Amino acid sequence: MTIINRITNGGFETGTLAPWMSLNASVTSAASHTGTSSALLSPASSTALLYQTFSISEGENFEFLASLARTNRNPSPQLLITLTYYNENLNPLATGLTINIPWDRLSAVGEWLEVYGTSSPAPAGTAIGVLLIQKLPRSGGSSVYVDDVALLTVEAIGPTGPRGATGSTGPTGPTGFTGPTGAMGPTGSTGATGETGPAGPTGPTGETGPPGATGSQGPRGETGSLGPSGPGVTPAFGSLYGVDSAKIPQLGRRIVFDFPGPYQNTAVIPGTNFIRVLVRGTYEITASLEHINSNGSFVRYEIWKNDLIPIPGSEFTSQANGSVSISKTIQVDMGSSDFLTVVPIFISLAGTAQYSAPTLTVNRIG
Ligand SMILES: [Ca+2]
Repeated sequence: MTIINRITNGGFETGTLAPWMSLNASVTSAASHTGTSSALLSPASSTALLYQTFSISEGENFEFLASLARTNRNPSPQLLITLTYYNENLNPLATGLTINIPWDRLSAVGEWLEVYGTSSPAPAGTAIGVLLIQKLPRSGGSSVYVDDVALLTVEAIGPTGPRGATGSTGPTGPTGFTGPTGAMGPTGSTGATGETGPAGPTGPTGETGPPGATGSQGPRGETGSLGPSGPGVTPAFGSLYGVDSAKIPQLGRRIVFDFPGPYQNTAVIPGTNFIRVLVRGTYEITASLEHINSNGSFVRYEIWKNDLIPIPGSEFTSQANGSVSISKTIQVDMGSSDFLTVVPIFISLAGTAQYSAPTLTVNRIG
Protein backbone atom coordinates (compact mmCIF):
# COMPACT_ATOMS: atom_id res chain seq x y z
CA MET A 1 0.00 0.00 0.00
CA THR A 2 1.19 3.48 -0.71
CA ILE A 3 -0.21 6.91 -0.06
CA ILE A 4 -0.77 9.00 -3.16
CA ASN A 5 -1.31 12.80 -3.25
CA ARG A 6 -3.47 13.69 -6.26
CA ILE A 7 -2.60 17.39 -5.96
CA THR A 8 0.48 18.66 -7.79
CA ASN A 9 2.34 21.77 -6.54
CA GLY A 10 0.12 21.88 -3.45
CA GLY A 11 2.80 23.87 -1.59
CA PHE A 12 3.34 26.38 -4.42
CA GLU A 13 7.11 25.90 -4.07
CA THR A 14 7.64 25.88 -7.84
CA GLY A 15 7.14 29.64 -7.77
CA THR A 16 4.20 29.39 -10.19
CA LEU A 17 0.56 28.30 -9.90
CA ALA A 18 0.70 25.60 -12.61
CA PRO A 19 -1.02 23.19 -12.86
CA TRP A 20 -3.58 25.09 -10.78
CA MET A 21 -6.12 27.07 -12.78
CA SER A 22 -7.05 30.32 -11.09
CA LEU A 23 -8.95 33.59 -10.89
CA ASN A 24 -7.55 36.49 -8.84
CA ALA A 25 -4.81 34.22 -7.43
CA SER A 26 -1.01 34.49 -7.49
CA VAL A 27 2.07 32.93 -5.90
CA THR A 28 3.63 34.99 -3.12
CA SER A 29 6.63 34.69 -0.83
CA ALA A 30 5.12 37.14 1.68
CA ALA A 31 3.91 34.26 3.86
CA SER A 32 4.04 30.47 3.92
CA HIS A 33 2.88 27.55 6.04
CA THR A 34 5.90 25.47 4.98
CA GLY A 35 8.64 26.28 2.51
CA THR A 36 8.93 29.80 1.16
CA SER A 37 5.81 30.35 -0.93
CA SER A 38 2.03 30.19 -0.78
CA ALA A 39 -0.91 31.22 -2.97
CA LEU A 40 -2.66 34.56 -2.41
CA LEU A 41 -6.42 34.93 -3.08
CA SER A 42 -7.00 38.67 -3.48
CA PRO A 43 -8.59 41.26 -3.54
CA ALA A 44 -11.16 40.96 -0.76
CA SER A 45 -13.95 42.55 -2.83
CA SER A 46 -13.72 39.98 -5.67
CA THR A 47 -14.26 36.27 -6.04
CA ALA A 48 -10.90 34.45 -6.11
CA LEU A 49 -10.35 30.75 -6.71
CA LEU A 50 -7.93 27.92 -7.43
CA TYR A 51 -8.86 24.59 -8.96
CA GLN A 52 -6.97 21.52 -10.12
CA THR A 53 -8.14 18.61 -12.25
CA PHE A 54 -6.77 15.06 -11.89
CA SER A 55 -7.55 11.47 -12.85
CA ILE A 56 -9.12 9.19 -10.29
CA SER A 57 -10.93 5.87 -10.34
CA GLU A 58 -14.33 4.84 -9.07
CA GLY A 59 -14.33 3.68 -5.47
CA GLU A 60 -11.47 5.95 -4.40
CA ASN A 61 -11.89 8.26 -1.45
CA PHE A 62 -9.67 10.95 -0.07
CA GLU A 63 -8.34 12.80 2.95
CA PHE A 64 -8.19 16.53 2.24
CA LEU A 65 -5.65 18.84 3.89
CA ALA A 66 -4.94 22.57 3.46
CA SER A 67 -3.55 25.48 5.46
CA LEU A 68 -5.21 28.92 5.37
CA ALA A 69 -4.32 32.33 6.84
CA ARG A 70 -5.65 35.84 6.56
CA THR A 71 -3.46 38.66 5.26
CA ASN A 72 -4.35 41.48 7.66
CA ARG A 73 -6.51 42.40 10.68
CA ASN A 74 -9.75 42.56 8.71
CA PRO A 75 -12.18 39.65 9.28
CA SER A 76 -11.51 36.72 7.00
CA PRO A 77 -13.94 36.13 4.09
CA GLN A 78 -16.17 33.12 3.60
CA LEU A 79 -14.35 30.20 1.92
CA LEU A 80 -15.84 27.20 0.09
CA ILE A 81 -13.83 24.04 -0.70
CA THR A 82 -15.42 21.34 -2.88
CA LEU A 83 -14.32 18.07 -4.49
CA THR A 84 -16.49 17.07 -7.45
CA TYR A 85 -16.47 13.76 -9.32
CA TYR A 86 -16.95 13.67 -13.14
CA ASN A 87 -17.21 10.88 -15.71
CA GLU A 88 -14.93 10.77 -18.73
CA ASN A 89 -17.32 13.06 -20.66
CA LEU A 90 -16.99 15.70 -17.94
CA ASN A 91 -20.54 15.24 -16.73
CA PRO A 92 -20.68 15.78 -12.96
CA LEU A 93 -21.62 12.65 -10.99
CA ALA A 94 -21.38 13.63 -7.33
CA THR A 95 -19.90 16.02 -4.81
CA GLY A 96 -17.34 14.17 -2.77
CA LEU A 97 -16.53 16.84 -0.23
CA THR A 98 -17.81 20.27 0.81
CA ILE A 99 -16.12 22.42 3.45
CA ASN A 100 -17.63 25.82 4.31
CA ILE A 101 -15.52 28.22 6.38
CA PRO A 102 -17.81 31.13 7.43
CA TRP A 103 -16.93 34.80 7.67
CA ASP A 104 -14.30 35.77 10.29
CA ARG A 105 -13.25 32.22 11.25
CA LEU A 106 -9.50 32.38 10.46
CA SER A 107 -7.04 32.85 13.30
CA ALA A 108 -5.01 35.95 14.09
CA VAL A 109 -2.63 37.36 11.48
CA GLY A 110 0.39 35.05 11.09
CA GLU A 111 -1.41 32.00 12.45
CA TRP A 112 -2.47 29.25 10.04
CA LEU A 113 -5.71 27.30 10.17
CA GLU A 114 -5.17 23.69 9.12
CA VAL A 115 -8.28 22.31 7.47
CA TYR A 116 -9.11 18.59 7.26
CA GLY A 117 -11.86 16.70 5.46
CA THR A 118 -12.71 13.17 4.37
CA SER A 119 -14.50 12.62 1.05
CA SER A 120 -17.20 10.18 0.09
CA PRO A 121 -16.14 7.43 -2.35
CA ALA A 122 -16.06 8.25 -6.05
CA PRO A 123 -19.20 6.67 -7.63
CA ALA A 124 -19.22 4.17 -10.50
CA GLY A 125 -18.05 5.76 -13.74
CA THR A 126 -15.83 8.37 -12.10
CA ALA A 127 -12.79 9.29 -14.20
CA ILE A 128 -11.91 12.84 -13.19
CA GLY A 129 -11.86 14.81 -9.96
CA VAL A 130 -11.83 18.60 -9.57
CA LEU A 131 -10.78 20.29 -6.33
CA LEU A 132 -11.97 23.90 -6.03
CA ILE A 133 -10.88 26.39 -3.34
CA GLN A 134 -13.04 29.53 -3.59
CA LYS A 135 -12.94 32.83 -1.70
CA LEU A 136 -16.28 34.73 -1.79
CA PRO A 137 -16.23 38.53 -2.27
CA ARG A 138 -16.91 40.88 0.66
CA SER A 139 -15.66 44.44 1.06
CA GLY A 140 -13.92 45.07 4.37
CA GLY A 141 -12.60 41.51 4.61
CA SER A 142 -9.04 40.30 4.41
CA SER A 143 -7.37 38.49 1.52
CA VAL A 144 -6.30 34.86 2.13
CA TYR A 145 -3.09 32.82 1.90
CA VAL A 146 -3.37 29.14 0.88
CA ASP A 147 -0.56 26.56 1.34
CA ASP A 148 0.11 22.82 1.60
CA VAL A 149 -3.00 21.60 -0.23
CA ALA A 150 -3.18 17.82 -0.40
CA LEU A 151 -5.73 15.21 -1.40
CA LEU A 152 -4.42 11.85 -0.13
CA THR A 153 -5.59 8.39 -1.10
CA VAL A 154 -4.30 4.91 -0.39
CA GLU A 155 -3.41 2.71 -3.34
CA ALA A 156 -2.69 -1.00 -2.89
CA ILE A 157 0.21 -2.20 -4.98
CA GLY A 158 1.82 -5.64 -5.29
CA PRO A 159 5.43 -6.48 -6.05
CA THR A 160 6.74 -4.89 -9.20
CA GLY A 161 6.43 -7.24 -12.19
CA PRO A 162 8.46 -7.22 -15.38
CA ARG A 163 8.03 -4.22 -17.58
CA GLY A 164 5.40 -4.85 -20.22
CA ALA A 165 5.44 -3.85 -23.85
CA THR A 166 4.52 -0.29 -24.57
CA GLY A 167 0.81 -0.12 -25.32
CA SER A 168 -0.78 1.65 -28.26
CA THR A 169 -1.52 5.31 -27.91
CA GLY A 170 -4.86 5.83 -26.24
CA PRO A 171 -7.66 8.03 -27.57
CA THR A 172 -7.45 11.77 -27.10
CA GLY A 173 -8.83 12.73 -23.73
CA PRO A 174 -11.81 15.02 -23.25
CA THR A 175 -11.41 18.75 -23.64
CA GLY A 176 -10.40 20.39 -20.40
CA PHE A 177 -12.37 23.07 -18.53
CA THR A 178 -12.52 26.53 -19.98
CA GLY A 179 -10.04 28.70 -18.13
CA PRO A 180 -10.95 32.05 -16.55
CA THR A 181 -11.42 35.03 -18.83
CA GLY A 182 -8.19 36.91 -19.43
CA ALA A 183 -7.67 40.62 -18.91
CA MET A 184 -9.12 42.90 -21.58
CA GLY A 185 -6.57 43.77 -24.28
CA PRO A 186 -5.70 47.35 -25.41
CA THR A 187 -8.26 49.22 -27.47
CA GLY A 188 -7.72 48.68 -31.21
CA SER A 189 -7.36 51.48 -33.76
CA THR A 190 -10.53 53.14 -34.96
CA GLY A 191 -12.02 51.38 -37.99
CA ALA A 192 -13.17 53.02 -41.22
CA THR A 193 -16.48 54.87 -41.10
CA GLY A 194 -19.32 52.52 -41.96
CA GLU A 195 -22.09 53.19 -44.44
CA THR A 196 -24.86 55.54 -43.41
CA GLY A 197 -27.55 53.56 -41.59
CA PRO A 198 -31.27 53.70 -42.44
CA ALA A 199 -33.24 56.78 -41.38
CA GLY A 200 -34.31 56.66 -37.73
CA PRO A 201 -37.94 56.84 -36.60
CA THR A 202 -39.82 60.12 -36.88
CA GLY A 203 -39.03 62.36 -33.91
CA PRO A 204 -41.70 63.83 -31.57
CA THR A 205 -43.97 66.60 -32.84
CA GLY A 206 -42.37 70.02 -32.45
CA GLU A 207 -43.92 73.01 -30.69
CA THR A 208 -46.89 74.74 -32.34
CA GLY A 209 -45.68 77.53 -34.61
CA PRO A 210 -46.97 81.16 -34.50
CA PRO A 211 -50.54 81.73 -35.79
CA GLY A 212 -50.84 82.39 -39.52
CA ALA A 213 -52.42 85.47 -41.10
CA THR A 214 -56.22 85.81 -40.81
CA GLY A 215 -57.94 84.21 -43.79
CA SER A 216 -60.70 85.80 -45.86
CA GLN A 217 -64.23 85.69 -44.45
CA GLY A 218 -66.12 82.52 -45.30
CA PRO A 219 -69.69 82.34 -46.67
CA ARG A 220 -72.57 83.13 -44.35
CA GLY A 221 -73.80 80.05 -42.47
CA GLU A 222 -77.38 78.81 -42.32
CA THR A 223 -79.76 80.29 -39.78
CA GLY A 224 -79.61 78.36 -36.53
CA SER A 225 -82.58 76.78 -34.76
CA LEU A 226 -84.71 78.83 -32.39
CA GLY A 227 -83.09 79.21 -28.96
CA PRO A 228 -84.83 78.45 -25.63
CA SER A 229 -87.38 80.89 -24.22
CA GLY A 230 -86.03 83.79 -22.17
CA PRO A 231 -86.78 84.47 -18.49
CA GLY A 232 -90.08 86.37 -19.02
CA VAL A 233 -93.23 85.80 -16.96
CA THR A 234 -95.78 83.22 -18.16
CA PRO A 235 -99.05 85.16 -18.59
CA ALA A 236 -101.84 84.44 -16.07
CA PHE A 237 -104.92 86.68 -15.67
CA GLY A 238 -108.63 86.57 -15.16
CA SER A 239 -111.65 88.71 -14.12
CA LEU A 240 -115.23 88.48 -12.79
CA TYR A 241 -117.98 91.07 -13.11
CA GLY A 242 -121.41 91.76 -11.63
CA VAL A 243 -124.44 93.42 -13.25
CA ASP A 244 -125.74 96.87 -12.28
CA SER A 245 -128.71 95.68 -10.21
CA ALA A 246 -128.25 96.29 -6.49
CA LYS A 247 -127.48 93.44 -4.04
CA ILE A 248 -127.41 93.45 -0.24
CA PRO A 249 -123.99 92.63 1.30
CA GLN A 250 -124.01 89.66 3.73
CA LEU A 251 -121.43 89.73 6.55
CA GLY A 252 -118.68 87.13 5.85
CA ARG A 253 -120.33 85.93 2.59
CA ARG A 254 -118.67 86.22 -0.83
CA ILE A 255 -119.62 89.17 -3.05
CA VAL A 256 -121.67 87.75 -5.92
CA PHE A 257 -120.48 88.01 -9.53
CA ASP A 258 -122.56 87.35 -12.66
CA PHE A 259 -120.21 86.83 -15.65
CA PRO A 260 -116.55 86.24 -16.46
CA GLY A 261 -114.07 88.39 -18.38
CA PRO A 262 -111.04 87.14 -20.31
CA TYR A 263 -108.79 84.65 -18.55
CA GLN A 264 -105.66 82.54 -19.08
CA ASN A 265 -104.00 80.15 -16.62
CA THR A 266 -106.80 80.90 -14.12
CA ALA A 267 -110.20 79.33 -13.38
CA VAL A 268 -113.01 81.89 -13.57
CA ILE A 269 -116.52 80.50 -12.81
CA PRO A 270 -119.24 83.05 -11.89
CA GLY A 271 -121.31 80.61 -9.78
CA THR A 272 -118.36 80.11 -7.38
CA ASN A 273 -117.72 83.86 -6.98
CA PHE A 274 -113.94 83.31 -6.87
CA ILE A 275 -110.94 83.29 -9.19
CA ARG A 276 -108.48 80.38 -8.79
CA VAL A 277 -104.92 80.92 -10.09
CA LEU A 278 -103.25 77.93 -11.76
CA VAL A 279 -99.67 79.24 -11.87
CA ARG A 280 -97.67 80.12 -8.81
CA GLY A 281 -96.38 83.70 -8.77
CA THR A 282 -96.93 87.29 -7.70
CA TYR A 283 -100.24 88.80 -8.76
CA GLU A 284 -101.76 92.28 -8.88
CA ILE A 285 -105.38 92.11 -7.67
CA THR A 286 -108.03 94.77 -7.96
CA ALA A 287 -111.51 94.67 -6.40
CA SER A 288 -114.10 97.40 -6.95
CA LEU A 289 -117.81 97.97 -6.63
CA GLU A 290 -120.48 100.65 -6.76
CA HIS A 291 -121.83 101.27 -3.28
CA ILE A 292 -125.16 102.77 -2.25
CA ASN A 293 -125.59 103.96 1.39
CA SER A 294 -128.55 105.53 3.13
CA ASN A 295 -129.22 106.80 6.63
CA GLY A 296 -125.57 106.76 7.75
CA SER A 297 -124.73 103.13 6.98
CA PHE A 298 -121.23 102.00 6.11
CA VAL A 299 -119.59 98.71 4.98
CA ARG A 300 -115.97 97.49 5.04
CA TYR A 301 -114.84 94.95 2.44
CA GLU A 302 -111.69 92.80 2.30
CA ILE A 303 -110.01 90.48 -0.26
CA TRP A 304 -109.50 86.96 1.06
CA LYS A 305 -107.31 84.05 -0.01
CA ASN A 306 -108.81 80.51 0.14
CA ASP A 307 -111.85 81.72 2.17
CA LEU A 308 -109.68 81.82 5.30
CA ILE A 309 -106.85 84.29 4.98
CA PRO A 310 -107.52 88.04 4.85
CA ILE A 311 -104.87 89.58 2.65
CA PRO A 312 -103.19 92.31 4.70
CA GLY A 313 -103.86 95.81 3.41
CA SER A 314 -106.78 94.75 1.23
CA GLU A 315 -109.57 96.51 3.17
CA PHE A 316 -111.69 99.16 1.48
CA THR A 317 -114.67 100.96 2.97
CA SER A 318 -117.71 102.97 1.96
CA GLN A 319 -118.95 105.54 4.49
CA ALA A 320 -120.57 108.29 2.48
CA ASN A 321 -124.30 108.59 1.93
CA GLY A 322 -125.34 108.14 -1.64
CA SER A 323 -123.74 106.21 -4.46
CA VAL A 324 -119.95 105.94 -4.54
CA SER A 325 -117.41 103.84 -6.42
CA ILE A 326 -114.76 102.25 -4.20
CA SER A 327 -111.87 99.95 -5.02
CA LYS A 328 -108.60 98.48 -3.84
CA THR A 329 -105.51 97.26 -5.68
CA ILE A 330 -102.93 95.04 -3.96
CA GLN A 331 -100.06 92.77 -4.88
CA VAL A 332 -99.75 89.33 -3.28
CA ASP A 333 -97.92 86.01 -3.75
CA MET A 334 -100.22 83.13 -4.75
CA GLY A 335 -99.73 79.37 -4.78
CA SER A 336 -100.65 77.28 -7.83
CA SER A 337 -104.27 76.58 -6.70
CA ASP A 338 -105.04 79.47 -4.34
CA PHE A 339 -108.32 81.31 -4.94
CA LEU A 340 -109.56 84.83 -4.20
CA THR A 341 -112.88 86.23 -2.98
CA VAL A 342 -114.22 89.61 -1.86
CA VAL A 343 -116.03 89.58 1.51
CA PRO A 344 -117.87 92.18 3.64
CA ILE A 345 -116.18 92.09 7.07
CA PHE A 346 -118.20 94.85 8.77
CA ILE A 347 -121.73 96.17 8.18
CA SER A 348 -123.10 98.99 10.38
CA LEU A 349 -126.41 98.42 12.16
CA ALA A 350 -127.74 101.84 11.20
CA GLY A 351 -129.08 102.59 7.75
CA THR A 352 -129.26 100.41 4.64
CA ALA A 353 -126.32 99.38 2.36
CA GLN A 354 -126.31 97.89 -1.15
CA TYR A 355 -123.74 97.24 -3.87
CA SER A 356 -123.77 96.80 -7.65
CA ALA A 357 -121.38 96.23 -10.59
CA PRO A 358 -118.63 94.49 -8.57
CA THR A 359 -115.36 93.56 -10.31
CA LEU A 360 -112.47 91.32 -9.37
CA THR A 361 -109.38 91.11 -11.59
CA VAL A 362 -106.06 89.28 -11.16
CA ASN A 363 -102.96 89.73 -13.28
CA ARG A 364 -99.67 87.85 -12.85
CA ILE A 365 -96.74 90.23 -12.68
CA GLY A 366 -93.90 88.05 -11.44
CA1 LIG B 1 4.62 26.46 0.68
